[in-house]
Amino acid sequence: MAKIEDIAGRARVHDTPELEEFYTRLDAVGTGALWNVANEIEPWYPQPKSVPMFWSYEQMRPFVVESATLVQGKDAGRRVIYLVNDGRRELAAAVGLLYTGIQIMNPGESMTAHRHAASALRFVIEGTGAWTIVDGDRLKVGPNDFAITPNGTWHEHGNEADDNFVIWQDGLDIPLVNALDANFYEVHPDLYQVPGKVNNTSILTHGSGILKPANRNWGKPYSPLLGFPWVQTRDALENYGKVSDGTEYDGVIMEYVNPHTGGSVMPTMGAHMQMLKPGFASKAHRHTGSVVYHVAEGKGHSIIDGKRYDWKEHDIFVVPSWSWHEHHNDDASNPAFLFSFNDFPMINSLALFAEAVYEDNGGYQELA
Ligand code: GTQ
Repeated sequence: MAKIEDIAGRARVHDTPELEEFYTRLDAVGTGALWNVANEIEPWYPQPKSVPMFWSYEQMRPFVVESATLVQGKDAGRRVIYLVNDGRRELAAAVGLLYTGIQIMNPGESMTAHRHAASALRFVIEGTGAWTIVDGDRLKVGPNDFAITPNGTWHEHGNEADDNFVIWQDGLDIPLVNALDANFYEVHPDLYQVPGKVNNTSILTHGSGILKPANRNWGKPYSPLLGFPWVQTRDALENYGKVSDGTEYDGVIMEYVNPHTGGSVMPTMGAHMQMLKPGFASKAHRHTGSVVYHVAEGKGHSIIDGKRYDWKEHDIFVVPSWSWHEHHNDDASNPAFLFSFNDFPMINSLALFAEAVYEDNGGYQELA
C-alpha cells in the first residue's frame, strides 16, 4: 500500500482495480511505479532506523567476563560482545552503519593477525597489558587510550599482563562496508606478524603534536599516527578549556587528527574527545551523521530525542542521525570527558552534512 500524502508535489495516487492490475504486471517484469514508494524513499528529513540506545558498563561487564571463560580466543578470532541497536539487528550495527563491541583478552592471551576492508578503532577500558600490532607497529595501549586500525592494515591484539584482563571497545564501519558490498577479509599467511624492534613507532614518529618529520612523505589515506594516548589527550582538552568554552552544543570538543593532513584519522570514521566543564549543560541540536559515545571520565546525563540517559564511566550510548541531543555534566566540581566516534568523514565528503538547533520555544532553526 502506497503511503499517500495529500500535498501538492508529493505522491497521492489512490489504488484502483485498474492500477492494481497494472502494478501486478509491472512487478512481473521486475519494475514498480515510483509514486507508490516515493513518499517512503524520499522522506522530508532523515528517518533513521536506528534508535537512541544506552548500555551500562556495569551491566555489560559480567557478560564480557563470562565470555572469557566460555570461548577461547583462538576459536572466536576475537572475543567480543557486540552492541545491538533495536532498529539495526540484521546489520549488527550499534547505530547507523557503525558497529561497536566490547572485546576481552585473558592474561597472556593473543589473537591471530588478519586484515579487512573495514576500518577499526579501539578505546581502551581496562588492563595494563594491552597491545595491538598494526602493520608491524606494536602499540602498547592503556585505559582511555585511542588506537586505529585503518582499512587494509594487518592487525592482531594481545594482553601481556599476567594478572588482569584487557577490556576495550572496538568500533568498526563493517555495516557501511557491507552496505557498499565492498568487504574483504584475509587471515595473515603466517598467522602472526613480526613486530618492529621498537614499540609505538608511529607515536614516536608522528605523535609530538607540534612537529612532523621533515622530508617524509605519507601517501596513505589514513593517519600515520596509530595511537593517541589519554594523558596527552586529556591535557590538550584541559589546556584548550583554559581559553575557550567550546561550543554551546558540545562544550570543549577536539577531534583526533591525522597529523599529516589535519583531517579525520580515517576516511570513513572520525573520533572526538570532549570535555564538559563542571556543571556544564549544553543546548540541544541535531545533525546528519551517527555517533557512538563512550564516557571516558565523570558522570552526567544526555537527553536524546526527549529521553534522559544518566551515564558514568565506561557507559556507552548512541545518537542516531538527525536525533536531538544535549549533554550535561552533573558534577559541579569535576569535568566530564566523552569519547565518541562517528561517520562524519563520509557525511562531509559526500556533502550531506546538515544541522539544526533546538530553540527554547520547542521549534527548530535550520543552520545548513
Ligand atoms: O579486531 O578487527 O569487534 O574484525 C569485530 C570485527 C573487532 C578486529 C571486532 C573485527 C575486529
